[in-house]
Amino acid sequence: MRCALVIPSWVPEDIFSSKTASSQINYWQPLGTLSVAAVLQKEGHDVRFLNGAFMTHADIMRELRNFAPSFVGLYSTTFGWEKAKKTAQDIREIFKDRTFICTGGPYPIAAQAHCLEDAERHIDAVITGEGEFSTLELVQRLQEGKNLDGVLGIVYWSGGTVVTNPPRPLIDDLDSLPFPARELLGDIDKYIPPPATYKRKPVAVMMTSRGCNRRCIYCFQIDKERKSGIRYRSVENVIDEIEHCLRQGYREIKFIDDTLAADYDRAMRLAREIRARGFDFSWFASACVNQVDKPLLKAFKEAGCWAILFGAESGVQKNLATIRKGITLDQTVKAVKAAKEVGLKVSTPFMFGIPGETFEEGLKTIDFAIKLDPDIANFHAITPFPGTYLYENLDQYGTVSEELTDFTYQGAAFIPYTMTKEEILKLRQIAFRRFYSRPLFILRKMFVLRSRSDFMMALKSLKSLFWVWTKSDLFARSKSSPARKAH
Ligand code: B12
Repeated sequence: MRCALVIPSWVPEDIFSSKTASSQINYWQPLGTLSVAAVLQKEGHDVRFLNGAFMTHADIMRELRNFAPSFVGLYSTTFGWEKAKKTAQDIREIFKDRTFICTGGPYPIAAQAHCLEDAERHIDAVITGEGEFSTLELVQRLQEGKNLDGVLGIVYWSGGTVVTNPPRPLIDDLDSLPFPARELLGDIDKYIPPPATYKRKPVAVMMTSRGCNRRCIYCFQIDKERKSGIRYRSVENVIDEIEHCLRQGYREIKFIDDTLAADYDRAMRLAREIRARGFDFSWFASACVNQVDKPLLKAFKEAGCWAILFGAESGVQKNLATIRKGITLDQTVKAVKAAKEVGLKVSTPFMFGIPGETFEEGLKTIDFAIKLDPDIANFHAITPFPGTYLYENLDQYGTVSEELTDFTYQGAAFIPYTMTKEEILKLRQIAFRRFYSRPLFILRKMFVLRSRSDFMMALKSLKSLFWVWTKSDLFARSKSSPARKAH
């Protein structure tokens, strides 16, 4: 069957201030959607992937008209839902009921049946969990002209009724999955992470496990109750995928596991195996500060890892407890110190607007970030995505925006009872200003500039730094999205 998997059209300015978008925009590969594509391809379906990160709405519609798919799957985050709905409406207009339209991704997984009602019959079904086998079985039923009774992991319209089928169990044997269909990406050089967060190009994104056994209140996980903890791929299977990516020309890999070190011995084995194979690529990973030590970080470094991301989140222990991060400030200090000592670059995201946090505590977090002195620091606003503990217990903590497009870590979505939105946005601006304007920090960055792209990245960061100093409400959302008026 002809299947089109679509990420609706969006532009960086939909999320970031146009002043700083170029130094914040991230184009990691959409691994989840590519995994669904790979499973459909493996069963012989003719799959097209249309990524609205690089296409206008009109481009997507034109491609769909030419391809005339019998099945369209629309990916959606909370931020992207309005665009997904509009895309479905326009597809329905063109193809009427000749094309079956379904949606999947973080928002549909959380909202489920609500997506069908909200989309006014423009969407026929929702994939309510991991999409590989639910989408495959749904497509096969359509191909055989059969109904969708008993297809696990979907919610769908049956006549005038919304039918919710039981959830599909999470995929246990991840090694059984085909590698994500990165071949469908076209020009892979477009998929670049934010400036200064990659060393070589092209960059592939890879996941060596799924799930997390931590219970941070703001984090969206398909396995909401974390019942399955972490499901690991075998080191051999991961090595095979790395080889596969290197053959495709990739020179850097971003491991997007929530933490690559949850199983210490496995992480050590993976690093040692990568080193033993003498692969020519650099990599970047994330880990939790209380799961690493110097020998492991040294093994990462010796295996080609150049940077590690530690979710530091806050410089106030009370606030770390509120978000149930399960770490201490001391553990963060130790992990960052160890990583630096073995020669890894360190990236630490922080967040403001934590329930119970005060403006003064936000300033303490900035002091902590400066004391920690990582190579990269990001300052987000906590965002309670649907399906997270924070979202489902909002009354305890604060208020949330009605606008789904506000769900972008930029600070418009959530206000705790202890702070104002203006204070959150102000803290973000003060944080970027104080952290990135330190003369020694700037000198250190200038000394490592080597290539033309290094200078281009530095210029983008300097431009953002200029706006961080000169534009008072830099992170306040501008209502209208500029430029590519896709819809
Ligand atoms: C890679 C990534 C990106 C990439 C690519 C996203 C894309 N698809 O276009 C980039 C960098 C562009 C990106 C951007 C953003 N992202 Co992002 N991103 C991720 C990340 C790190 C990995 C996604 C992934 O591959 N996961 C692994 C696979 C296995 O899981 P999965 O993607 O959920 O896929 C499964 C199912 O969802 C389903 N499925 C997936 N795609 C499809 C498609 C169809 C048709 C179907 C039927 C099913 C289906 O099947 C998949 C396999 O089982 C996740 C965090 C995470 N760990 O998942 C955040 C995440 C998805 N991003 C998030 C956010 C908020 C954003 C931004 C708004 C961030 C921002 N900058 O402010 C933008 C919005 C972009 C948009 N168009 O909506 C949130 C979404 C939360 C929510 N409920 O909305 C997440 C969950 C992070 C988090 N925990 O908070 N992101």
